[in-house]
Amino acid sequence: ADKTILLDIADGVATVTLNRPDRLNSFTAAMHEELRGALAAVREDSSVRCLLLTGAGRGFCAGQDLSDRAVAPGQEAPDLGASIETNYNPLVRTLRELPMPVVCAVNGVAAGAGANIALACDIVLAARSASFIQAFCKIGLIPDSGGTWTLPRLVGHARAMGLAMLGDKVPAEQAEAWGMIWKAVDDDKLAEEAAALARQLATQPTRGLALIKRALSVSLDNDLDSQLDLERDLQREAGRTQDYREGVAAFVGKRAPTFEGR
Ligand code: T3D
Repeated sequence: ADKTILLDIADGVATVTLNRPDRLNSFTAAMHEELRGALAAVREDSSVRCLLLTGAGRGFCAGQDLSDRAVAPGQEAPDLGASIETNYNPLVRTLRELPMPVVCAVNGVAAGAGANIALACDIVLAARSASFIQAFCKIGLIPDSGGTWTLPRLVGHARAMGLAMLGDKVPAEQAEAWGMIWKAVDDDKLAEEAAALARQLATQPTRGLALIKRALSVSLDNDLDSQLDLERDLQREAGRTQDYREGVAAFVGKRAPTFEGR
């Protein structure tokens, strides 16, 4: 069978490409399984210091493949909770917990779970022609893949509610203006810019970046006291890395640092 996920590892960057372009890279159970395999390989490869996620063709990802979900009259409804538990939730947890920066290059429309998987990544670039659609409400579902958690944090309650209930298309530039993503870039520059950003991140203090990710992932749920305690603990850990030593040595030696990600 054709590969639904492409994995390429070079220059410290693992590039994972969703690869069902004729279905706008929507998810089947098989694609979830292949993606889990690719992400496990990424996690185990100590040469990888940044993950870049993107899609093949004109879309990024249209969420669940709905042709797997049509039910004949009288037939029992599929258990979507089981699908979420097996496929979508582990994926979002993996992206959030991966101890390295995760860059998403949204090359085209990101709808349903596809939108929220993109928004679960650490740094999101999107082609100017790309868009984000909380399509769930149009078929009677709720935003999943962390959407009800991520959206209000990124854009605030009013916009989260409007997007979730109306399913409006948010063009990349509006997503940037709303703080939903890092940056919209010209279509013909997206692949190049995302790859350059990922390669650059892969030369940075990986453990420090992973600790930044941990601190920011919980800060909106912590009070200041707890967050200060957490910063103390994570800074203690950061201060013990080789890369911190190197960073300081390079600074005082007035030379460029060489970080090894440890
Ligand atoms: O079920 C569970 O496990 C629970 C989890 C659910 C998570 C979810 O993601 S639910 C939400 C599912 N996704 C959607 O509702 C989005 C459906 N797609 C669209 O609304 C539109 O395709 C887009 C707005 C994303 C793009 O529109 P457009 O006009 O650019 O493209 P298109 O013509 O609609 O799509 C191109 C082809 O891809 C088309 O096939 P065709 O006509 O060329 O044979 C279309 O049917 C197919 N396609 C697009 N999205 C899906 C899909 N096929 C299956 N499932 C899809 N989600």
